[in-house]
Amino acid sequence: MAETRRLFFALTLPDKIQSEIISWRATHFPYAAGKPVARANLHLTLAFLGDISVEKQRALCQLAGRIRQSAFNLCLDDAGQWLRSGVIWVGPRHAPRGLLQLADMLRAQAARSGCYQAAMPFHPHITLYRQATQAVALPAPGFSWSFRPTEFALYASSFKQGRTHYQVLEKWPCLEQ
Ligand code: 2AM
Repeated sequence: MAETRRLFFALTLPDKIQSEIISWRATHFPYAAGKPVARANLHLTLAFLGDISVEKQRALCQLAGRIRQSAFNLCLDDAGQWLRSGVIWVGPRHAPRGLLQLADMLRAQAARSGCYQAAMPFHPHITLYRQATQAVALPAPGFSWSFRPTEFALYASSFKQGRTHYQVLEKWPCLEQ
C-alpha cells in the first residue's frame, strides 16, 4: 500500500503569542479542564487533509503555491468549548475576510483533490485542550492577542510515545499589499 501521512494546512502562531496564551491558560482554566495542547503545537487549522499519499501532497502543494492571499490582521478574542469533541479553544470573534478566503481556497482545492471536507462551516480556532468533555467556566471576555500572519504552512501530524508532534513541511507567504 502507498505510504501516506496525516496532513493539514494551518497558520502558525508567533512564539510570543504561543507563550502568552499558555500563561493565560494556566491561570484561567481549572487544572483538570482537559489534556492541554503543548505550546509548540498551538496552530490554527485552515484545511484538514487526512492521510494522503506523497503524490497527492505534491499536487496540493502546487495548488497552494498558486494562491495569492493578501495578508490580514487576526485578533484572538473569543473562547469556547465543544463538548462533543472535547475541545476548548480560542479564536477570533470576527474572522477576517482574508482568513476565510484562504481557508475556503485550501478547503476547495482539498475537496477537488479527493480529501473529504466536513460539511460543517469553517470555524477558525486554536485548540487549547483536548478531552475536555466536562463543561468548564470560560474566562470572562477582555483577553485578546493580535498578529498579522505572514505565511501559511503544510503540517504533518504524527503520534509517537504518547505525544502528538506537528512538523512544518512547506510554507507559503501571505502577500503584503
Ligand atoms: P481540532 O484542533 O479542532 O481537533 C490536526 O489534527 C488539526 O486538524 C487539528 O487542529 C484539528 O482540529 C484539525 N482537524 C480538522 N478536521 C479533523 C479531523 N477530521 N480529524 C483530525 N483533525 C482534524
